[in-house]
Amino acid sequence: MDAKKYQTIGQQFGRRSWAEPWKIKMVEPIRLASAEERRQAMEGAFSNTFLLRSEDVYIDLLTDSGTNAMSDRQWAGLMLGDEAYAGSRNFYHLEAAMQTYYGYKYLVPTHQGRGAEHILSQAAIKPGQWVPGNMYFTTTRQHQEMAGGTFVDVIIREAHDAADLHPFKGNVDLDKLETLIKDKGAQNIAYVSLAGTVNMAGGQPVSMANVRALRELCDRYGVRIYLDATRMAENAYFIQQREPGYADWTIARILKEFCSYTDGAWMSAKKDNLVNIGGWLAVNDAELFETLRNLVVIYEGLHTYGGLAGRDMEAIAIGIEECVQDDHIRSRVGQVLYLGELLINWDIPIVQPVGGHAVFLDAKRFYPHIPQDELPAQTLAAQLYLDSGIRSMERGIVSAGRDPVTGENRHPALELTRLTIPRRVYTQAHMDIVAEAVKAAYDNRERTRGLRMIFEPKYLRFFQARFEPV
Ligand code: PM9
Repeated sequence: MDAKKYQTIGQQFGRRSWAEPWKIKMVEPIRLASAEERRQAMEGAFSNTFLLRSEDVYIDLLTDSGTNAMSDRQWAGLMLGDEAYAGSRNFYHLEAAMQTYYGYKYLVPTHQGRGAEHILSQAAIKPGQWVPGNMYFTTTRQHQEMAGGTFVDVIIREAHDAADLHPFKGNVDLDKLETLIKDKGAQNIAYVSLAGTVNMAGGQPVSMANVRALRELCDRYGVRIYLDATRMAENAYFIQQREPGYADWTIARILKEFCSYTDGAWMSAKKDNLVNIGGWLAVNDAELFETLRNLVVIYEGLHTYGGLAGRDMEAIAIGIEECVQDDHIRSRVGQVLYLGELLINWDIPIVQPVGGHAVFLDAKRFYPHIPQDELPAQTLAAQLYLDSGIRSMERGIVSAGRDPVTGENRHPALELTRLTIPRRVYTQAHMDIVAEAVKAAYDNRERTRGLRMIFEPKYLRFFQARFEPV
């Protein structure tokens, strides 16, 4: 497969480039701390980029979660917040936007994605059940395990190979899934946990053909499919660009068609939906909906606000409509590809094809002399900050955590450092600076040594763990 085929966003316009479909109205100054300040900040953060203060960061590529720039329409929407405890008009706007663009019947708002994961896991998993999915995500699997489920990875083999150029590396391996269903019995499968643009695989999409076939398989066994829709608009873009038959479809149409093959979805609105806080759950089953909206009042808030202010729900409703616009999504993914291409041209090892929300550096190939137990991806995140004040995130052995049964460290095939691009925040010039910083760390790779963990929290350790040089 031709690598370049999936890198060049402008090819549909011949030699013409894309540009962002907006102009900048307000700016927030950023500052590059001195090398000595960065050294002290990293020491104080114990080499964990989550423990840095934001004011010490120059270009913040920790995450695309809640770090988006809202539009003038969204900011105006905040002023229309109806802060009634019950029945806020913003809830009904959000419900209508979800129904229009995602197509599910019932909506439960939550404070963010993991609030939705918690409630769905409690409602839909019985202790001892299995939860197959297209690669784990940290918070998702944590909630599934805490509800008594066991996650089983059924993503295609290619997803675990950073260099494989399969255009839909997020696809479910249907044979693997069917074998699991037959082996465990359909009644012991809680549901299929399907994610769009699979985060831990490098932001890799699922094809329409795959979700359609998945629906057929699950119908044969009476198994439900719940979708992590967090970055589904980006997934829709890859379908439009890569899957035969969809080039003339809008992102909105592809998104709705994709969702129609699933029974419900959970959402971190902090990503695709272009807000700074928020989430939601949506399902088609009336009985499950009653359970979910009963549980939400215990953990989040009343079923018409779910932990959100009315104004937050208004901003999400407007963000849903904005995030499915073709010109928005083309420039959003285009910026990620721009950064990816710069690195590919310098032969710096990254996950390919380039994903939708981030460029993932392949730390195993970046630092071949650092064994996985000495945390190459964490090391690279620390080095990037030290070199240039750029904040990234480890997505390797630290994020993977320990097996709950054996207590042993999991050793994922992918050991990645994620440069995550917030939506509508940075310019192409920032991307140039980032690429040059990665190049500097790459040129210095042979002198770099690994890390060891000196403090390990019990849950989701990557957020708060502390490290020191080996
Ligand atoms: N993702 C991310 O940076 C934020 C925190 S975890 C490091 O990638 C998916 C696919 C996500 C996700 C969060 C959540 C949870 C669910 N699914 O952060 O609770 O990428 O809104 O969403 C993060 P919340």
